[in-house]
Amino acid sequence: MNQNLFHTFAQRMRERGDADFITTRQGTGYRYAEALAATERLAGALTALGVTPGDRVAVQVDKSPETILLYLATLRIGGVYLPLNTGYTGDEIHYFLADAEPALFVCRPENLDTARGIAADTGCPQVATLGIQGDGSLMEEAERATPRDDIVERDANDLAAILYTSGTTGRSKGAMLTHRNLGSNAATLVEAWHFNEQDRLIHALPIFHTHGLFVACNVTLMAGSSMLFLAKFDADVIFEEMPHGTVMMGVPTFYTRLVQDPRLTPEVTANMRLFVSGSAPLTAETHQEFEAKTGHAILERYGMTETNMNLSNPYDGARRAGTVGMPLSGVEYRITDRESGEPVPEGEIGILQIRGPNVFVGYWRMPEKTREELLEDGFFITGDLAMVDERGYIHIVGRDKDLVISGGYNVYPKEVEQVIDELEGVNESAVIGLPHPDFGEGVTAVVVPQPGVTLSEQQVLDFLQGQLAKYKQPKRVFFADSLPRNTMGKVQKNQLRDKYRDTYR
Ligand code: MLC
Ligand code: AMP
Repeated sequence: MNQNLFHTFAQRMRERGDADFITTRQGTGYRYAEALAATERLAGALTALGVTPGDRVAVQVDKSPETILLYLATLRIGGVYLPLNTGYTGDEIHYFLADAEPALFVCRPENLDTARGIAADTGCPQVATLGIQGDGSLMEEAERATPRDDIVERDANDLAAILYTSGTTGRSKGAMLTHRNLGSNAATLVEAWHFNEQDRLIHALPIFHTHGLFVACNVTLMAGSSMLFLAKFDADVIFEEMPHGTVMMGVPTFYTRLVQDPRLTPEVTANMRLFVSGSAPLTAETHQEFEAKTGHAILERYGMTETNMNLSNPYDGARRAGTVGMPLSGVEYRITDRESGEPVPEGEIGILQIRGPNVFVGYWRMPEKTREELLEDGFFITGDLAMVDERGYIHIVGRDKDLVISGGYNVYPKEVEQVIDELEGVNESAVIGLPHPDFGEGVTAVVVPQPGVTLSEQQVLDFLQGQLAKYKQPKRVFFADSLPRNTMGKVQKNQLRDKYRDTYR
């Protein structure tokens, strides 16, 4: 049997026919049958543009229903979908195209010239555009090309997508996800969270990450429910739409913003059946405040780009604030000692490892990195510190990896430090995450200038502008004569975090 994930989606899309798939506030969108037909035309366009099975299709475009159709058409023809954060700068995109060697790069119409330059530099043979209104050369090609109603045969272990995640060394790694990885996780989540055809998901997340793309869209497709596509999170719009929605998925920043708003009431959320939070820790206070104001206990779950979703609070049963619940069906976990790698006793803190059909197959062209993090017995070392309580609920208590999560986006300090260190007059720098009321953690830099050099905060920020995506840029820059180090010479970031901890409070 064809194990292409799109085969499962197509079946659902045919069954759901005239039912809404994606709608927008502007009244545009697609019913399921229309979306299915559009994937045939886009599959024709991708083929005409030279994409063949196994080829990567890199995509950096604004959120629109057509972007999801492009994702589906890529799966349909056996391609590998490679979404890129819309905030990435030209330098960042250059790295991804050089590393992934896509057959096609789809960009925003206004970025065409730059995209062509990067494509030429990196050997990417084709560039097409897709605009926010479904405009651009890709959809024009779809109108011209011969539609394809076949679904390319794929094995469950074939790649469906590559998602880049930053690395501790400063070099981003492409997580290779298979049809099995995505399909098994979507099916598990539909069941775990009781998704059904009547559901209407309020979709305010970006669609270039696991959360907004796979969790939200794959689950919707598998359940045959519908989604309201919003360009971004905007509390005014969320309050207008909640009476017409049933589910919302968000990062903790969504919820911290909502609980501060007097419009959050039991009445406005009366039609909603589920609020999901993930991608970063939701504080127990936000969880409790949200429940007190609405009667809804937010369902917190835990996932990663490399693994999709692993742990979830129960749909039926207590959703415990400050915990990420239990393993999802088919997922195994163990909490291990940092040094020995052996499981620690219950209640003790260790490194969380995950195994299951959801776990990726490795990092694109990085066999050594893959071996370091994906063990021979199939367990993946998440780098998160966890402990399980006596009721079996797992708590994520910290990170063993040097990572900042700002508003649900991962920022690896090393990557930012490397750029800061290139600024003339900088001796060295350390980038840390500090408690931030809106973003959970605020990216912060501590810079040591060379002797006799005076630098200003603005100089450092101006230098980073255009080199790093906005969300990676520090919210504040401090200066110091030296960085605290231990006897091994390692920078003691804990000391820096202590020193500057009240910066955003
Ligand atoms: C925007 N800015 C951010 C930022 N988002 N800075 C730091 N961190 C962020 N996350 C910048 C803007 O460019 C702007 O800069 C300033 O901060 C204020 O912007 P804003 O208007 O307040 O931000 P907004 O557009 O409302 O965006 C905030 C947000 C958004 C939280 C809604 O970042 C978001 O949607 N995050 C979701 C990320 C996500 O989907 N993560 C899932 C990863 S998957 P200036 O200077 O121009 O004013 C994953 C696996 C899993 O982790 O488990 O799910
Ligand atoms: P990403 O690489 O963008 O997929 O981010 C994955 C990381 O997000 C995990 O390794 C965790 O550190 C973090 N994360 C995701 N969900 C949660 C959660 N519910 N609580 C705490 N951290 C989370």
